[in-house]
Amino acid sequence: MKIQNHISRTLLLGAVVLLLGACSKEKPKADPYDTSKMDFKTPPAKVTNERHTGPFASGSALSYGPELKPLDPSPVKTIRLDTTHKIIEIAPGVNFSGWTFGDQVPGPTIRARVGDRIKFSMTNRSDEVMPGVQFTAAPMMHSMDFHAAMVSPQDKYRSIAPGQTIEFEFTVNYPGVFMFHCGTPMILEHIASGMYGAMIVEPKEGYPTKADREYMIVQSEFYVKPDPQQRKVNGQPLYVLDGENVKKAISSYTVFNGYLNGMVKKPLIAKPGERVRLFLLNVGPSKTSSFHVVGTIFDRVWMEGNPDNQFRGMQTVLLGSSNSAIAELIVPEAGQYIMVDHHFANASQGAIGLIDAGTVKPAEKNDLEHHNMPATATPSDPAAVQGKLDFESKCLACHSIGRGKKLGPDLLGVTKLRSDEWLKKWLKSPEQMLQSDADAKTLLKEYNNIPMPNQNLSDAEIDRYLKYFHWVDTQPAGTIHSADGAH
Ligand code: HEC
Ligand SMILES: [Cu+2]
Repeated sequence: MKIQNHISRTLLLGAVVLLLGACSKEKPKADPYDTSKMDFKTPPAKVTNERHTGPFASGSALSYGPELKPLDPSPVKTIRLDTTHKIIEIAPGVNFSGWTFGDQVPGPTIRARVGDRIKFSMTNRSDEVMPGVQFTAAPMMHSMDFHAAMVSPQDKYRSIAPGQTIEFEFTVNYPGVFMFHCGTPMILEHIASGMYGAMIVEPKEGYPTKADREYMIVQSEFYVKPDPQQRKVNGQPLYVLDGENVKKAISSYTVFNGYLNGMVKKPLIAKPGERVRLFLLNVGPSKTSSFHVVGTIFDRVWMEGNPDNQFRGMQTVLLGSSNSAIAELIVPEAGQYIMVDHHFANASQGAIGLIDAGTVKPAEKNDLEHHNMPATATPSDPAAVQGKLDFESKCLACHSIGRGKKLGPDLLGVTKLRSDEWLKKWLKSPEQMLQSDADAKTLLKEYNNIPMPNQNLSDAEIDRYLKYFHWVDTQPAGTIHSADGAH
């Protein structure tokens, strides 16, 4: 007995020692995604008839533009994003009847870290009249769907009526760059109207690199048409969602951060030698993005914004609708680095921006803006050249040259159709001409009673347009085309 006991005890001891030894030698690394350690516990969402007042967005974890605030270290993030209906400008002169989170499109970016508790609340304020706005879209139900959360959609992502408030909380378990959006049917229409944004969840230990700059870029499409009721915003036509085209994915604009060529006029700033970290989210709702930066290579790309999904040395990042990435690049030397959706049809609709690492001359900047456009013949007279550039940035949304009607007429041959006098008066004040001039009135009828908005042009600018139009009309037939601009 004793001996047997002794033997079995020694065997047991030996086994334990062996086991321990094996453990200390090849101790399996803890899985950072150990689901048994994740927090899925959330109380039921609370819906009340109390209405938030005051700011439409609040919380120290929110950033309101492409420049991102550093992470707020507090483990609880209290966030409010109320929904509003408001007119947003998406391109020069294009005022769109949008729906928002936090009163802006895209909504503010939320920044958190794995393990943080998000305490979210939202009032549906779609029934409130916005200051300075003559009208808004009819109030309606809205909801919030966080791709960063793991919760019951039937509970947390419920639609609430105007005047109601929903509150819920959750813990973020995975690092990434996650979309949030309204999930109320027709979801497509709610997203296409502007109800989306990004939530950045940093890894628990932060990122493995040190970036000098961090920027958020949200890509999305707009599907617009002039308001059938012909309502106006500050004298300019109102645009509304094109319910047919949005279903066919025929977009009018594809843009970064909510505005046609927006980051050309307001470039992201960097310096030569710096590491720039771009947080990318392609909202869609229906298009794929091939994000590329002209003049550099992505040192690292973390698909979905998670450093565990790493690629090195990439030229382009392919993002389907609601996919995201963090792309880091080194700015090699002074210059302007052009960000484009390399699906060039999307770039030509406005998905273009700049990382400015150096000084740009205004003329060069104009060239850069039209990087998306094919090279065309150029006049030699500098005034006509400027007229051409102005035309491409201000008029191409509604006009073409030699490519047929858009919202307004094809302007090829316009100097043969109209006298300089007429054109000058028209460009100075289309609204006056529409009242007093018979030809202008006929034209308006032909163009579905959509009046051309006053472009606020100076006499000098008008002269340059005329010089450009005259140059166009002296070129051999069929040689001059404007690029395919927006719309
Ligand atoms: C928002 C759309 C829009 C923008 C932007 C716009 N136009 Fe127009 N334009 C029109 C429409 C529509 C017409 C037809 C007349 C009407 O319906 O008012 C028109 C008519 C014209 C005409 C008269 C054409 C003819 O056949 O007689 C000229 C010239 C013209 N636009 C020049 C310009 C220039 C130059 C710019 C840029 C500075 C510009 N437009 C910007 C919509 C626009
Ligand atoms: Cu909605």
